[in-house]
Amino acid sequence: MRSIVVAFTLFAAAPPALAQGAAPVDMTQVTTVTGVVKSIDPKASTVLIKHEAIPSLRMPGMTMDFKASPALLRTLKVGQKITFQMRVEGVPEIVSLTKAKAKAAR
Ligand SMILES: [Cu+2]
Repeated sequence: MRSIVVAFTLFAAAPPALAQGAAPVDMTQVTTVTGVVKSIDPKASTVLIKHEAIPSLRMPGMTMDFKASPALLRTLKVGQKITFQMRVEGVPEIVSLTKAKAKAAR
């Protein structure tokens, strides 16, 4: 949970100067993310993922929780490397999986 708060704090703190020469972050978009499933919490409907950097959001690689539907959570396994579509607006949420490998190096 803390990593999410930190992530959004960094977002909010990004100075306007950062936007010069670069397109502003579109908070309504869906973006593609790749990462490894670290743990799954069905009760909270979240999955902890160590994700790679997300250039479109200027987010560095980190481990953080993503919301996901129960049906989607059931398809995930700890250790899996996945590529997914993340809804950017509001709480980070996995809206669809585009690729899932059975096992990934930790
Ligand atoms: Cu992140």
